[in-house]
Amino acid sequence: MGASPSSMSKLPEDLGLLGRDKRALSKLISLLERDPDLVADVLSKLWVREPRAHVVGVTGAAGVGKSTLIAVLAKTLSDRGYRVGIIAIDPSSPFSGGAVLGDRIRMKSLASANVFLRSMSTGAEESLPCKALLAIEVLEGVGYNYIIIETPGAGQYSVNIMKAVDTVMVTLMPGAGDEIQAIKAGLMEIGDIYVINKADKPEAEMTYNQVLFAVKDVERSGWKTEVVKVSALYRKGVGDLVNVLLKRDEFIRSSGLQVSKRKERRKLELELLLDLRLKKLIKELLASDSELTNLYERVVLGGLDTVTASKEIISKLTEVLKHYKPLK
Ligand SMILES: Nc1nc2c(ncn2[C@@H]2O[C@H](COP(=O)(O)OP(=O)(O)OP(=O)(O)O)[C@@H](O)[C@H]2O)c(=O)[nH]1
Ligand SMILES: [Mg+2]
Repeated sequence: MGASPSSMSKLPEDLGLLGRDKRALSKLISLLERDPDLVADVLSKLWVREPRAHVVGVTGAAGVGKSTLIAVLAKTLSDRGYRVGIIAIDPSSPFSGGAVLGDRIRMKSLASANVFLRSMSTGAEESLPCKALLAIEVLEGVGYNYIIIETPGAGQYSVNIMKAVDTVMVTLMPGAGDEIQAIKAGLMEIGDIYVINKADKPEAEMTYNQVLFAVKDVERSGWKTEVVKVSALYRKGVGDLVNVLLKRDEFIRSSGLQVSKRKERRKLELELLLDLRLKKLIKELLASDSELTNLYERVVLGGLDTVTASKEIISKLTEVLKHYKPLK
């Protein structure tokens, strides 16, 4: 059931209400995913100046337990009165497949809590990071305190999103030389908090010690890297993790890191939006101007080299742009 622009009128006018109504929020994000222009009005209303939410990126290899961990973390934070928004970015498998966020019971307990859950499974779509960042804006704007983004460890967009969050939580699991894998995947440089999940397994102690040793004395922007052992499945050590997160919360506020991260995030968001718009615009212009189509054809037919053609296209585009009226 796709949301249509007309359903926009059914979104609550009152932003406080929108924040409490998960279905309306979901609809808003669907529209945003389809085309941010459809919700430009609402976005401008809920735009916040000073950062309010703590944006946490959870990354790590497939199957380490990110979703399970996020579910228990969100539940615990919500029990303590915080509102938690989750965006699970999982381009390879659909959210409803059951693998993500585990069993139904867990999902149910989240549904009744102050937790909003959203997946973005739009394949390797180029606009995904941009839409994820805009969804963060929405969740922050309607009053969510924590916004947790799950991304698979690999992929450039995953790396980009992790650069833009306030806190990077790298999830690892014991055994199979995971620490070595993490080093290879570049995960040992990016974490503010390392979570050794599946601590119910005996090998966890060794992995914990290895990671502790690897990040000993590591500081990022004045924050000393923390390592926490948990078992998300058996809900052990989650309290410790929450305490570290609250400590981090205090740190990003008092150090000004939250403000600078927010700047980075909005800069990236704007760049991504411009990128997408420009590409769309260029396509439209190419299709609408016969001279440009001609240049294109000459390259395709082999007569004109791509470097000269791209230069000519850009200079022609600047001319066309002066008289251009965007399509609605
Ligand atoms: N023993 C044990 N198993 C766990 C723990 N946490 C998660 N698992 C299991 O690990 C498997 C993967 O968990 P997920 O939460 O889906 O892992 P993920 O990192 O989100 O996986 P992807 O999203 O596919 O990358 C599931 O079978 C979980 O039940 C834990 O603390 N201990
Ligand atoms: Mg997952």
